[in-house]
Amino acid sequence: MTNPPPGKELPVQSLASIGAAVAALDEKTVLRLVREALDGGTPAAEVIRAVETGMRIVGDRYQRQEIYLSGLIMAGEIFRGVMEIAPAAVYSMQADNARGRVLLGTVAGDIHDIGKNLAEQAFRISGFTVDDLGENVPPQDFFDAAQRIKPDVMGLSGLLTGAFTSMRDTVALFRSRADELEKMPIIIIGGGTIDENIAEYVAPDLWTTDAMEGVRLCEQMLDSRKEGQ
Ligand code: B12
Repeated sequence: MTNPPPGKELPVQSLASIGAAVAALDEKTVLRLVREALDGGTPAAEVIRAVETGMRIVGDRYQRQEIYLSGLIMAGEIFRGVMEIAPAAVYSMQADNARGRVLLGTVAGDIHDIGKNLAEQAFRISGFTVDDLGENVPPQDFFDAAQRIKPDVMGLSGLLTGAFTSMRDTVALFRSRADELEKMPIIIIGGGTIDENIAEYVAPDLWTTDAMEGVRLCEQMLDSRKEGQ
């Protein structure tokens, strides 16, 4: 096997290096590698996935107390920097036909919005129209917006253990007052710290730890609802 020319790493290597540079909180290197990968034709989605892998490592390091809160803040800043470079590439894939309407927000008690913003992009590039309520959104605000907007899908984002109660309250509110809604949306919850146990506790229709997978799951459910009509 021949070595790649200097400065032009193989895609898999450069994706791994992106993850490693995020994990090391080395912003300058991350941004350089991301630019190189995008310029070299690596799909934006793959680049973002590599950054996410690095973010998970940062979280683990924080948990092991190897880094402090400032490290988490730094990781957030790095992600923002990446999104400033990557969205043009992501949005260029955007479809014209609205496949449906999505209401999105990070639940009350939680301000993590990076994953939510990525989910928004994933829905948009798949042809959905998205209304984003922002962060720290109380259950009643989701409900009021759903009455107004009549979404096909409602996406709740959250990473904090403490926020899973507000996720559950939001789902419960929708179920208990379904008769006040013109249309009951498919409810999907997303966040890297969600697992089967949390999904069982919150009881949404769908759950995911990956934005694109979440979109696919919603599409499948919307399609089977249409077929059932
Ligand atoms: C960056 C970060 C921060 C930043 C957030 C910046 C921002 N604007 O979002 C800052 C520094 C502000 C922060 C603060 C805190 N954080 Co923090 N943070 C992180 C970190 C390192 C990365 C999170 C992230 O952005 N990941 C990248 C994104 C892309 O991944 P994601 O959110 O999972 O999203 C993906 C999918 O899950 C999915 N998705 C997400 N939402 C949705 C929604 C839908 C509808 C769909 C379909 C898909 C979907 O799509 C995304 C792309 O695939 C994590 C570590 C980790 N393991 O996650 C800790 C982490 C989440 N934080 C943690 C903690 C404890 C805190 C603080 C309480 C710290 C403190 N002592 O103050 C505060 C909380 C403040 C609050 N009230 O919310 C803990 C949570 C532990 C827990 N289970 O409760 C973690 C896990 C770190 C750890 N291991 O201890 N944090």
